[in-house]
Amino acid sequence: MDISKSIKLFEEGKKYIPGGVNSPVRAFKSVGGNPVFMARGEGSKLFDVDGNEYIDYIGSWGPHIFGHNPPFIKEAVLKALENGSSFGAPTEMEVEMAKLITSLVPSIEMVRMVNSGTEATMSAVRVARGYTNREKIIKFEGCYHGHADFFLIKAGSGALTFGQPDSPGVTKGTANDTLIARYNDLDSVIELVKQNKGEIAALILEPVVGNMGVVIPTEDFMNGLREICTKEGIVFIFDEVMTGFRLAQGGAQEVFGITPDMTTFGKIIGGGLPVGAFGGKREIMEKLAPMGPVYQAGTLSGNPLAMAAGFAALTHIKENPGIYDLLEEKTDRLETGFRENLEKLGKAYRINRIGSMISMFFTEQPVYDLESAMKSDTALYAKFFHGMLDRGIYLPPAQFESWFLSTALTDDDIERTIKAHYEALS
Ligand code: KE4
Repeated sequence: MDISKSIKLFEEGKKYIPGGVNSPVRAFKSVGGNPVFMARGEGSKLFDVDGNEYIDYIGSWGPHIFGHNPPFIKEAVLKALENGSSFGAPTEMEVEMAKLITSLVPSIEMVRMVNSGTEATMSAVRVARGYTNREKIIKFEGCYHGHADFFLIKAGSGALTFGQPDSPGVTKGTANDTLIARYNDLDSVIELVKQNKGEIAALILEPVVGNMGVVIPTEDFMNGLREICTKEGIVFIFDEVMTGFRLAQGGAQEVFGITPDMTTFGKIIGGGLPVGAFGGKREIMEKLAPMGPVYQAGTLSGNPLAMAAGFAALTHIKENPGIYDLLEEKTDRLETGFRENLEKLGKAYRINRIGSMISMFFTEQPVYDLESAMKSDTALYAKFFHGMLDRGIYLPPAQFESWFLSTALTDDDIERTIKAHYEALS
């Protein structure tokens, strides 16, 4: 496959942009080779600068649940643009967006718009600390909540792939207030709560992990966390940046029937434009400026252009609940095809899937937390990744990521992917 323009652009880009990319995972560091530079997305396909076509299973890391550039989002954005992009003043669309979010996610009584998932999770922790007047937080090793300092302690996703559980630049003082538990291990949480009685403001987790690759919680684990947080007065934060509007209209909390105290969103909520949001109980959210003392702000928060894209995406979700059955059907077919391939090839690599989030781990042991995920052979993943890329299938360039399917994937796309999967593993 000719990727000469991508190679040239990468060389050029590295002179001006650290690593030639604006987000580390895009640099292909953990799979090797030259990243392909994309020129256009349409439906289930991406087209690179050399004109090569790919079936896309990243979907911009989650936002494109309807595929690239769906007409109803494009039209909404172009229409909004007629009136301007951003005013730095309140607009009707922001009120409508907040009402729509609260109608889709019952646990959200009030919500604040921001510009990324990182801003959402960072702000949710700050308001939880302000509300409880406590300083410590619990997060889980392998979970990634964006790049705010207090999360980059055994972060998953990029930092995990680079094998640096702690990121340079995070101060010891910051790290002291972040307690690390093990996913699917309630005892590790009970232990931390015992050691830090009355000092923990919040517990934050990915209700389904995407950033170790897909890792699914047990029911006991989730119910146990809810009980502990209720008993200890700890703010229970669901980081649904990935799972929100992805697993169901009401996200993972609808799937598991768990009510968190706060929820963070990103990705799908912006319809492909930069939008994040955090919300939850009124009594917590009312602590936020200008109502309360906890400060949080943003020049472009809730800007009309991004709201138009997000509102179009969430309205489509509200009006078409059947998309989740369609996504289930497509992803189930993909998984079944993969399992048949593995059977034929005599390989027992682990596939974890929930809804349209799926990962295949190059380990034959079950994957249910960071330690078990790390048993995966990342060199084998890299070989598989390139085998798929050479066959026109665009997967996450790292073992510790979720694939995302879209409603735009055709039966032919899925069958081609299953065939490529067999060949790339042979
Ligand atoms: P952003 O700041 O990247 O919008 O969101 C941070 C974030 C927060 N919480 C969860 C559960 C997330 O998955 C993310 C971001 N996800 C990564 C994918 N592993 C984004 C891709 C990237 O970093 O380039």
